[in-house]
Amino acid sequence: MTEITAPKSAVTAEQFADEIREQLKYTQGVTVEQAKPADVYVAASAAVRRHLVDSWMKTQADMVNGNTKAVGYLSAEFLMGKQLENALLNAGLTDQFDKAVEALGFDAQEVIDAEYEPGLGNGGLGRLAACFIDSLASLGVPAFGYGIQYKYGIFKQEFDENGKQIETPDYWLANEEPWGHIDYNRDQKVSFGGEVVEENGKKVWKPAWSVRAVPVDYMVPGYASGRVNTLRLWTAKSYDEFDLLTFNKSEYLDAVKPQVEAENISKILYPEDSTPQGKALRLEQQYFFVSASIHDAIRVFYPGQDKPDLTTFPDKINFQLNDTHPVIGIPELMRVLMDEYGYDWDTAWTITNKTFNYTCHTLLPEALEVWPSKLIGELLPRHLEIIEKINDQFEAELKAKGVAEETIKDMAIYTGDSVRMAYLATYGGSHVNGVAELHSQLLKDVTLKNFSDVYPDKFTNVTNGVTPRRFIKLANPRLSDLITEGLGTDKWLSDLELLKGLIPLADDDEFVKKFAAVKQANKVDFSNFAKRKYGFDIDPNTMINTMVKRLHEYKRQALKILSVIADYADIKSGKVSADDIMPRTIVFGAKAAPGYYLAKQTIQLINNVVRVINNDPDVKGKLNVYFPWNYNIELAMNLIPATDLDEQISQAGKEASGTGNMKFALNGALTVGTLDGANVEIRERVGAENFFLFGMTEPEVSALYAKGYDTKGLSREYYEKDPQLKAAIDMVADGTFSDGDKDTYKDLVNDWLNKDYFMTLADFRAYMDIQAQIEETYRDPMKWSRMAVLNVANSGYFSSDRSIEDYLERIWHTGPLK
Ligand code: OAK
Repeated sequence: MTEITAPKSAVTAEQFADEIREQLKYTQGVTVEQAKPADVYVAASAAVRRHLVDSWMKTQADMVNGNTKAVGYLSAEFLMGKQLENALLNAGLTDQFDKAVEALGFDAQEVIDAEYEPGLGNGGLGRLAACFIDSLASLGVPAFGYGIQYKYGIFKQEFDENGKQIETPDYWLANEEPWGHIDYNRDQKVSFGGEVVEENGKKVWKPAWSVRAVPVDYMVPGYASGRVNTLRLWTAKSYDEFDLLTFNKSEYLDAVKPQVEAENISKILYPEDSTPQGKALRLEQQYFFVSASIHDAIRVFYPGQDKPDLTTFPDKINFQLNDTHPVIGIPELMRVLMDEYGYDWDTAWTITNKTFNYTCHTLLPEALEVWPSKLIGELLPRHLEIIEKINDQFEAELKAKGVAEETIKDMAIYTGDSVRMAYLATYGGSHVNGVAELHSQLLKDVTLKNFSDVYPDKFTNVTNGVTPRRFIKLANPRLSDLITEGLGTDKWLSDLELLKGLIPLADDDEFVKKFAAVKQANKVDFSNFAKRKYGFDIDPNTMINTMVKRLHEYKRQALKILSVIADYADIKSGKVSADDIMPRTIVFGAKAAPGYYLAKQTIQLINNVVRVINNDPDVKGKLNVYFPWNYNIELAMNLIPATDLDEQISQAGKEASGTGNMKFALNGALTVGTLDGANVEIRERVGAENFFLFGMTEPEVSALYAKGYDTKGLSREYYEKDPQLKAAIDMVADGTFSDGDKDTYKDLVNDWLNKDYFMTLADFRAYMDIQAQIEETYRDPMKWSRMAVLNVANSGYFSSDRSIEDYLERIWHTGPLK
């Protein structure tokens, strides 16, 4: 007997159909006959939302009245993905929904597909935030996600006829959006600019302008917890009354200018992932959502109190800073406590220090935000003063601890010219964590070494995780059913370590065959999806080999495409017969930051390799490459379950963690990867024999830098010595992928041969060798599938539930609502 513990609402399919009908009629004003799938989507969403309201209200009441500390997850990005199917799952209404919409004459999948995916994040950091709020709710921990409801999310990616990336605006709110509830009565005022004056010996900030921050609330239903938390995304509105004077002079556009400008703050998500642009509007965004959130938390936890005792604030809520983007919250809380509530500096500092914690998500020095003091001074003059004072206090503290003068200078939060947000976060909060073991170690040893020397106890690790609800249950229903059958229970969805129970089944031929059949069926599904959405003809009987992530040099999409070109060159030159090749379909997915030149060149190259190879009869059916545009959560949910081999090939010491790697392992793909980020821990858990490891280690990378790899042009030696590598690069340079034009990729080629900072060329040989081993393994389907089963069975650790439990224990010191 299989034990089923998944939530199931008592509502019947008939009742649910009535609720949808009612919504259609009374709210949307359409009959069932007139309704389109998009109407039914809106109606069903509203209906599910109603089923969640009681739990939502009870969760809020328990949070405020109870004595369990809450978590405020402050993040500039929440990359949520589509809401309806997730809400149905957690509300226990999936079956009823399927039957109800069918009874109404609609196709359930079409209704689900009608939702427009909100893209309010760039990549890993934003998706992690979404996984974390899912897990917080599922564990019953009271929490707020706090962020921005951007009007335009991450750009839509298209490719032009030359294979270049084109960015178009993602106006995701163009149609009715049934999930966000705008609450005009819980607004907050956020001010900017102006000056600081002294009044009666007190500093008083006289801002020049203000915007109205209005919360848009999204319910975050937990899985099987009965709890529903809140994701509160702020939208900017103007306070300025319509300027009648200007209007009367018939200058209509000038009359609405203040409104338009205020509303700019939440207009667009910055599309740079790990490479911040020091733009004023970005700082405005950061301050906007953080200031509104801090005031909101005070309103929520001290309702109706004019003089709340804010010394208890850190017992009510802890704020987690999701990278440096919300770090302006530290001086903001100081300001609020001192200027708005009259606390002295020391009391304010103690409260602030206990309230904040900081998670770093990068190892790239350029990703650590540094703001020009001038900009902060202009936009937030009072905050700049406070930052200076924090810095003075910090220096005095370091001096008292006997830290050397030089080191103190290196550690400055405020340098005079600029403010280092990572340093402010490290000093201003109680804990600092990296997102995988290796990353946390490198933070201590390199990036924040001085800080960890002085404050060793602040530093800890919390390895990332992903939510099994979205990335296994919803994305891969076949595998979910097989797991439940294999384990005899579906409890694994809220306790992912139970997957360990599958380990013995790796030796059970029957089970392994079923597992292989699931993968095969998923590949067929993906092939159909890709045909429908992109017009691709993907052969599901080939190995599906995937590399999906943001395009960044350190992630080394270049290494993958060079290896494809090398294989192609071998066939074209007759060195290898196409018949000896193991048929493979390589799928890329990647967006490049619009201003990132080499990343965009790489996209263009991949697209043109696709064009040339897929049209060459010599390799037809053997080597195929596809690059579906606009990689997003929906594509991820279709592609990951169909993937045989996943690429995690970043230069060691550069990928903080990675979370795609976890999703693939949990869906039974094998990984080819370097010892980087969470790959290290994945390999440890799934077993070295079930992971295709290659490439230099982080210490080897450091040693090669020390030899001058990038500064002395050492990459050229690798090119000269390796004929296969040489052939591949020459093919790029000679115009094979640019209709004979030798200039198209010259900057890319130049970079490879003269700098190659991320050591693509140095790792090329090891990469080609491991690919040969991969092919050999894949030719033995039972062996491959057994390895894949063991990947699933041993990846339970990578649930975001476990990550949240680690945060609870190591950082937040709180737990579920009682
Ligand atoms: C984005 C902006 C600034 C700094 C870091 C990022 C970011 O997305 N980092 C990514 O975070 C993920 C979640 O922790 C990690 O898995 C990725 O390795 C990391 O690149």
